Amino acid sequence: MAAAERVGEGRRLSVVVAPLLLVALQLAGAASAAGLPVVINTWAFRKAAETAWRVLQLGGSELDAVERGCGQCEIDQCDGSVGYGGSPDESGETTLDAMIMDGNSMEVGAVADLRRVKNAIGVARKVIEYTKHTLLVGESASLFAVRMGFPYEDLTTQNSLSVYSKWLNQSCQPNYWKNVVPDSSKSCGPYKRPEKVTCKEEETISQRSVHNHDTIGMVVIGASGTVASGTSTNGAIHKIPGRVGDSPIAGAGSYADSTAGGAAATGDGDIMMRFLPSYQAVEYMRMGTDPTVACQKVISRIQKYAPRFFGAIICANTTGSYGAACNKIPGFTQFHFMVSSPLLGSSTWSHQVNASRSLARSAPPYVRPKLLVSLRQTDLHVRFHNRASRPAALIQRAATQLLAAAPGRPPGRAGGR
Ligand code: SD4
Repeated sequence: MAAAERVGEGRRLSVVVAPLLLVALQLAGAASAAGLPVVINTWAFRKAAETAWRVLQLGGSELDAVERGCGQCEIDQCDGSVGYGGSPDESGETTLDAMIMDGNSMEVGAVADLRRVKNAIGVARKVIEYTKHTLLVGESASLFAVRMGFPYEDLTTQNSLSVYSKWLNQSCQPNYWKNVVPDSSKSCGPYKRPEKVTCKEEETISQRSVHNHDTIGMVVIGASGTVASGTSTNGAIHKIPGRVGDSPIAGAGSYADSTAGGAAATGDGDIMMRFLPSYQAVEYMRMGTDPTVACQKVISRIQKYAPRFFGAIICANTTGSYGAACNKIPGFTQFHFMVSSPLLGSSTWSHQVNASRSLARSAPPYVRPKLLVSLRQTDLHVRFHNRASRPAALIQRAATQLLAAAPGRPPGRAGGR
């Protein structure tokens, strides 16, 4: 550029600076909306994400999207951990936990220990619509479901029967009892309290693993910023009858607040529910914390008390930014979750997101990011202070750049607020 031109340019700049600032501010607002709507769910349950997205596209509400998305997993028996015919309890029965939350009204509908009714999240929605309660449990919840028109049917399948008989044949191992007689680490019950209690050390690693635990947790944020969330699971395999996990508990299994965002958790509910991780993640986001960092902080907090717990969390804020984190334990080093967002392209809208650093670096243009959250326990602390090295932030930035470079695709932001 010639010197004269540069001077002219400078003059023009000085004249247009104020309007440009204004435009920049307006663009920042537009950029926030570019991340919406967003559907995010735990694990690689693609059909659930696609179903929820389709519901939104067809004009359904955020609650409809959560209900249908999680409901899809109940139909598909996702990984055997959602819906009928999975995770038989100690007596061989499959029971279901589910919840749904409306982030506008803060209403919650939930069912726990639901028996003989398949569509647990559908029943949870009816708790919001037709009662002033929040949580119904056990046989009484089933009765309510029947009144609401849901079919009453056996949840046992050939598969759940064979899982159950295999467990009986291996002396009911593993199980959830402790400090009882006969010794629950060696034989089946019935168990009772011993005369004298000698407390054994609790298992240091969660009995649960990625192989027997895959609850669906979903957050949907509509174009206008309305947040809804939900969960559905058949809980912990071989649980003691009556056990309720974190999934139907508001703030534990999931949480939605249209003034901040939404979150959902998966993993060892007996531990996780003590920390209300979904509520905590949403509150971090309300304070302006980046979603990935919010999730990491939540995991880190639980880790202090239960270093080897099995668990992961996803979250998204009302600008459409999202993140996830998990606790790395033997056998669980990567966590898959699904995201549907305009930031990820309008045609290939359902992605498996991967926050592994090496994959982020090597992802070639236009390849769908296949993302796995893979964190070393110590990384959590390091990464809080080092924004640039946060895996999900890296991959989100990479995805945004790829989309910005791709003709005809909307630019967007995938970072924090
Ligand atoms: C529970 N949190 O019942 C549920 C199960 C789960 O991944 O999330 N599995 O403890």
